[in-house]
Amino acid sequence: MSRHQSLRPFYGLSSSPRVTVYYTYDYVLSGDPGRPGNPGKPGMKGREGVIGKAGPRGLKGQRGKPGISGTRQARSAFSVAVTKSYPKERTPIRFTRILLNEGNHYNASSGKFVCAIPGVYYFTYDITLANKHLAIGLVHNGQYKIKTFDANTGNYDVASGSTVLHLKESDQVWLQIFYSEQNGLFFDPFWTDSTFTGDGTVPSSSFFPLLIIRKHNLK
Ligand SMILES: [Ca+2]
Repeated sequence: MSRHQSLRPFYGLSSSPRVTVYYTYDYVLSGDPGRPGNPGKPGMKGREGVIGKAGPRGLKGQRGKPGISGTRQARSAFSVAVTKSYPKERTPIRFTRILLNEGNHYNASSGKFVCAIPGVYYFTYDITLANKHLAIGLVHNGQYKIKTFDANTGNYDVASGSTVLHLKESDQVWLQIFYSEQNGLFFDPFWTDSTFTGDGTVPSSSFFPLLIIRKHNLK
């Protein structure tokens, strides 16, 4: 585009004497627009924006697979008492008064505890005697495990014993008199009980103090 100056006469405002006034003005000449230039180069990469807000909560997931099956906790324990004096020798003593029979593994008809849940069991017995000596033993599958002897000296005594056994299924445990005429077990419902107790529910670690004491006594 270029700028030009031009002088052109102006008529009209003055009448006499006639004056010709020249006046200067600019004007512009316009050509056709040129072609668009080439696109410029891309600008520099901008800075990273701020972290956006959290999206909406997703849908509930699928149900998980079943877990590994757990081990069944042993529930076998009993505590029983006699109801007769002077039991027959060399045969299982029947303790027919049931204080506890968890799992129903003590058989009051046979006098035997029959293991249904393998594991470690604690056994104990407290037997009152009168008028005779007492020779009583704890039997495991027909073998004496421990024996207790108490001589009658004209009054009443209480004999006791205890042990821990590891039992397999169907193992049998009971008490019996191991000498003839030394079955002094005495029962009186008004003032004494003789009991036989077994417990397989106690964790094995609970037996360690007992085992340590017994080992110490052997020295
Ligand atoms: Ca005694």
